[in-house]
Amino acid sequence: MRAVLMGNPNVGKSVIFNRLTGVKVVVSNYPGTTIEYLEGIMRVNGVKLKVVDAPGTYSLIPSDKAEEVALNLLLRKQTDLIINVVDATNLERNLYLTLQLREINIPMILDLNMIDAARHRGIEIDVSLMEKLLKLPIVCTVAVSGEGIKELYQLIKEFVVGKGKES
Ligand SMILES: Nc1nc2c(ncn2[C@@H]2O[C@H](COP(=O)(O)OP(=O)(O)O)[C@@H](O)[C@H]2O)c(=O)[nH]1
Ligand SMILES: [Mg+2]
Repeated sequence: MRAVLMGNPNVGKSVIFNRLTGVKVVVSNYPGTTIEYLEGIMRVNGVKLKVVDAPGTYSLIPSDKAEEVALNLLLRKQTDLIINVVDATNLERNLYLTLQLREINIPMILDLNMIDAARHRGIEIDVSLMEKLLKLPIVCTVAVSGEGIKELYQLIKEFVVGKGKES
């Protein structure tokens, strides 16, 4: 199984990636480009889940090479799960990509990261309303402190277990 971390630049994808994966991380250049991406392995319920840290992107209609690589990492291989990391202090801009990702019908978890900064600025997010409107499982995280990572892991586990029952 393969999961891809998608999100705008600077939302905390790489910190999340590091928290989810082990020490064996492979850095690769996307073929034919100088754009780097990371791959690591996560073990969930005895299942090996490959996790890809894609370059930051604002849209699925690429406007530069990095965005093109992110799109290719998502669509050129089988992607079983998207982990869409967003900056909770900037939902309006970040959800633009979320809505596009939702359209491609790959199972997705929405990670509202930087929830510490959002709290600090007095931004209140009605997570259960968002879950209903977007029809996505949502988790709030502070990647740098580890807050919410257990809950994110739990959502990934629920996906993996559900997927196992399918086949
Ligand atoms: N306050 C706060 N800072 C964060 C959080 N997650 C990541 N950061 C910081 O945001 C910056 C971008 O993180 P990074 O993982 O490189 O983002 P990426 O570009 O999406 O991979 C770094 O300086 C991180 O330390 C968070 O939850 N809260
Ligand atoms: Mg990064």
